[in-house]
Amino acid sequence: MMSQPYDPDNIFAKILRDEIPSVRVYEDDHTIAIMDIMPWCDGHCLVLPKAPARNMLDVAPDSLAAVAETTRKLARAVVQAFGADGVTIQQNNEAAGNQVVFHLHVHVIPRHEGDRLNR
Ligand code: DGP
Repeated sequence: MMSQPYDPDNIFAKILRDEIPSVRVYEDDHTIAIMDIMPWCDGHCLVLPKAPARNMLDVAPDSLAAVAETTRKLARAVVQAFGADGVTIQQNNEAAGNQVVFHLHVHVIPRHEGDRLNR
């Protein structure tokens, strides 16, 4: 499958342009992290590149590297802040891969022993 075109009016593009509100918990030159509006659990956040990318199928290598580094930082932060035993990192691509918002994002989900969030 060829990657689909980027839609500049997707929800996360609007969040990046501050056209709709979000709870930003991290920002640097290339990425932001926001709280997920439909969290699996307390502390569930999302890492987004500032540069347009639909998903992993079209992201530029530099942008992906920045997302990976921010994901590393957020994973450590949520584990510490929520006293988690672990962290699930999830990233969905295209509707068939459970992607709903078509701007690349990585889910960072703190996990606790026996929490049964088996999604
Ligand atoms: P995915 O299936 O990987 O595309 O997950 C999209 C996630 O985005 C889902 O967990 C809910 C979250 N989400 C959807 N709309 C909004 C929004 O307007 N604001 C925030 N903060 N999160 C959103």
